[in-house]
Amino acid sequence: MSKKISLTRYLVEQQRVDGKIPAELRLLLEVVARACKTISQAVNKGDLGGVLGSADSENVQGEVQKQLDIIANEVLIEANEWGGHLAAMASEEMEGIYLVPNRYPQGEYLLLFDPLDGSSNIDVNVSIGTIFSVLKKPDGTAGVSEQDFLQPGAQQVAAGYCVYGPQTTLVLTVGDGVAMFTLDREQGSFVLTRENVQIPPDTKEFAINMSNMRHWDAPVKRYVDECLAGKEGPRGKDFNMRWIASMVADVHRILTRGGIFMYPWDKREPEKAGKLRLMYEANPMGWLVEQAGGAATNGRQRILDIVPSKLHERVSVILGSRNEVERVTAYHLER
Ligand code: P6P
Repeated sequence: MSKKISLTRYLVEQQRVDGKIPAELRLLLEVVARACKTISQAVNKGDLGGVLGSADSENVQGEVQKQLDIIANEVLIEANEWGGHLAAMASEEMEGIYLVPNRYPQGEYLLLFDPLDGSSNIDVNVSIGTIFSVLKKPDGTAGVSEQDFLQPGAQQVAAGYCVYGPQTTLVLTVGDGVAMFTLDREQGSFVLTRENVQIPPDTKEFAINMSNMRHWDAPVKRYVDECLAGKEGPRGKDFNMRWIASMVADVHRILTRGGIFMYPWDKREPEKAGKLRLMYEANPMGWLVEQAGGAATNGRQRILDIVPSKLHERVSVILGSRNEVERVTAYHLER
């Protein structure tokens, strides 16, 4: 039986042996992981927990909130607000930033999250997840404002997600590759199950919501048409398609076996850059994918280089196996 390395031990060693993460950041990541365990337990109860279905409210995105969206958001806020490692938080489920209450010590980190990504899948027992991103509060600014959050994804100091599927798996980077930790429910702890995750540079699997085809821009249509043409087409090989409609689950598949994920801009709401949110979906996922040797662009530029102008900014997302992402990006830049 190979030695089991817990998330706690992994993080202590990253801090002590490799000096990669300060104690405060290690603390923050352990607290987020514990919150994900609590969310996993609520999700796994399903109907037994009486928390499925709509909360009869909308979030700042104008999307109907599920009860579990609100529960997951509250779990993350309550777990993190008292620890002294954070200055503020931001969530898909909250319009403005959440300042750590004055009764608690303030820290130097900013935590952003989508507390439960893939809500449309909650009631039908399909994998969903929590996505998180950690930034440092800029030096020299008194107090905390939304402006402090508006940093490009390249400034992240940690990013990850927890996928609630057949297994509950936490996937994390602190800038030194990607590690995966599977929840051992008997021990109640996350155990290191993969590290130095690498995405194959090529793939035969693409992920996109095909029902939007008539709304796509030409470069995306060209790429997908070539995949659909298979062996007889310009790619000279057959492709497979997957679309789980939970970004966390689609990205987990890509980190595990390769692939390309696309949620591009389309003509349905031309004023919006895309559907997915930059700060707490595209940036953390983009960094994880890059840390695993993949690529992440908005079709024209590296996602992590985009300077945000607002907290809930949306973005077009093309990420996964490097050679495929570079091909789609090249098609955009040819125009
Ligand atoms: P559609 C979930 O709501 C989400 O934000 C992502 O997790 C997912 O990839 C996408 O939206 C699914 O969108 O339009 O296919 O339902």
